[in-house]
Amino acid sequence: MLMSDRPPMRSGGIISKYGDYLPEIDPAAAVTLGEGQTPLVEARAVSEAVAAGVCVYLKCEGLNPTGSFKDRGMAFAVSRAREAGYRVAMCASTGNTAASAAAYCARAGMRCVVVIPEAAIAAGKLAQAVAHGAVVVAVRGNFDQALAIVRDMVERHRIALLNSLNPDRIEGQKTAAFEVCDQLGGRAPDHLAIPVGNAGNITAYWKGFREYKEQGKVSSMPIMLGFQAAGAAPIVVGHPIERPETVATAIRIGNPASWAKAVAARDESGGLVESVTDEEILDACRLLAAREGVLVEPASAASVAGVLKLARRGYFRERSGASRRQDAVIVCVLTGHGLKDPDAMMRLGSGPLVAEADTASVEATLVAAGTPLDGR
Ligand code: AN7
Repeated sequence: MLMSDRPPMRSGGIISKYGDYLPEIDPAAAVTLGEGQTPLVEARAVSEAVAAGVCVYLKCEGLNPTGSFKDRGMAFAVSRAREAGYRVAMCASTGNTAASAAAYCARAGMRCVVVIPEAAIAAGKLAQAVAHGAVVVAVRGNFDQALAIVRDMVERHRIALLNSLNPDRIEGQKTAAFEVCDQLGGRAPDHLAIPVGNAGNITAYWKGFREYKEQGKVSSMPIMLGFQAAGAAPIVVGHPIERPETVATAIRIGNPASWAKAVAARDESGGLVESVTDEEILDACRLLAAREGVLVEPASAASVAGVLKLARRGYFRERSGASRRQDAVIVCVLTGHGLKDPDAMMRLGSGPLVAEADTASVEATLVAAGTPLDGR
């Protein structure tokens, strides 16, 4: 088939949609997997649990091509690296950056090297990096050590850095803030709740909201609510954590690279950065899975866990008082898909019941487990 016989199509993605707001790039170098345009879904059960007069939305970034929010920034960073003639790219990762970098580099025809903390990343993420053909180095240390090594390596060799210290990552990622405003019909949310690990995402959202306001696309900006896991909460406690620990391995980070920018987003927006325990994270994960039908990895649920925690101390009741004409809009960013971390997902419910392969046996097993079979 001749090229001209192909039906006209735009392959989509953040560069084609929001290119006017990004640094210029040669369209021929652009790499996309159709990232962005993720659903913003209303969360009835979470809203009810928060407060009357509050409407909670979930920004489902796990529906990006590789299953996490990283694809937005990766699309732009890999495109720019390819444009600049890099042939090798590298990142340190708790998993999702590695998966995304591996996929976009594969598509761009670039070699990808990822450095991960040994035995500390979710199975799905490692599988992605391996399948996409990245060279995976597991170091006997944590993410912060892996990142220090990668920063060293890109100084010594002509290798593109794909961590969010690369400003192109932030540029691509800020499109998520634009999209939230567009999906809300041309307004910013009142609050934006977001998990914080290396702090690139909160930095990017805040940049996006600021730019949309400057461009006159929205008339206000949200209060930024960042949440770290209690065992990995350097910004909350005010000093680096040498041995961060949490079930939410994606945000098991003790010394965030964009620490100062996260603090700026917090302070300029009148927001906060607080911590949530692993138990609160898993409870929020279960609520999302069992009541909203939305499966997310533990790190993602930190945003919802944080909002629920603030709600318990009346934070939103005070702010969404009866004098408001409209419900307060809270957007929780859900950064990664639950399928990334099957082991954590299995712990949210109870494992399979086992029965013989006949109807009577299945029926008896269900009755024994107390399953209602009469439709009520
Ligand atoms: C699901 O992949 O840092 O605060 O190396 O995978 O921008 O770091 C992942 C981070 C939240 C935190 N949710 O975002 C990595 C990595 C999920 C994540 C975060 C990550 P940042």
